[in-house]
Amino acid sequence: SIISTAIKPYPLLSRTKNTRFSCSMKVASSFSYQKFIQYALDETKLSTSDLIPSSLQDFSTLKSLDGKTELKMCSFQAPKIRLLRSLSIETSEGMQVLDFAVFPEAEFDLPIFCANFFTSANINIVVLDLNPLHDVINETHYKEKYYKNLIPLGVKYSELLPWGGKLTSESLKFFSPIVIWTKFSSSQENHNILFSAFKDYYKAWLNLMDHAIKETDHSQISLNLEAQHRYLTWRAQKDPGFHVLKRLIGETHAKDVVKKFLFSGVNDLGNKTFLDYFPEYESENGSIIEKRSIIGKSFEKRPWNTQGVFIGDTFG
Ligand code: BLA
Repeated sequence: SIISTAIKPYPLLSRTKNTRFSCSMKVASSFSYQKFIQYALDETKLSTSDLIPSSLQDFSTLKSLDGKTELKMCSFQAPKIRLLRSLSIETSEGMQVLDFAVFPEAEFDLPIFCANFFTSANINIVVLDLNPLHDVINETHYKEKYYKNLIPLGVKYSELLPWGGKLTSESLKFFSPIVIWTKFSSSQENHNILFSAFKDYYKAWLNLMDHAIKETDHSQISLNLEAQHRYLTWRAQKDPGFHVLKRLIGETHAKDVVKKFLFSGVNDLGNKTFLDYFPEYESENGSIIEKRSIIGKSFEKRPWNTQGVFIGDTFG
């Protein structure tokens, strides 16, 4: 459904009072990520009849400092879903961004659905994955549980959307054997492939969710919770999108969007700090080293083979 949202001036994070089930605001053009969001919401509703807006609905629309750009946000929850949220940005200069993620409740060790697409005039930077909650490089159990049947899907799309070259080595530990990490120039064909990859990966995630059984063992739930908190802590501190957000809405609002919306839970799902999880980022004076990577960029080629076996160098 087409909806309209009042765009309020600063201070923002305006409250909307309804229970809308869409955050798509205009008819999708071929280069818009709105249709991705709408697809995901429609499919989620088919899987779970009780998808409801989350309390983070306070975040709906933000306007950039220069008044030219809207940041659209929406968020939902469901019995197995702690948070499904989306941020999308379209600027008049042709920058388009989608950050769409789904975080399970701690009783489930489901992967985190992650679609991070950055499109500027020419280049597209894409991460699409079912980010593993637990180790998939050294431990086979979790990998087999969730990815064994998905390897052919990963192989299919890694051929269509080839490896994007070196990346921050630390990021790889958050990626699965089926991760799509790619860069490509904009074309209708490439965007069509990306849309079908998104649809197939999202359906795969929903299928995992449909079959997921609630964990009752408290120690296992704690492990899930800590793993999710660690993930949120990483992303809230080191997300490459932060600089774009800062430029658009200023540092204070960017931090709010990151900590209270995109990676909501970072302040309340656990007590550990970034440096507890990632001590290698501690500088001489005890602060967090700003750069994204300590190890440096690595993995020039896809470090997973077509059987889903990790073939990269050991690191970290
Ligand atoms: C670049 N985004 C990147 C890169 C990765 C990711 C791996 C390549 C640079 C690098 O290796 O760090 C994405 N990294 C991730 C993801 C995880 C991770 C998803 O660790 C999860 C664990 N990207 C966005 C959004 C914006 C964005 C919302 O998802 C903008 C608002 C921008 N990403 C963006 C830009 C670059 C980038 C501008 C290139 C510049 C750079 O590398 O810093």
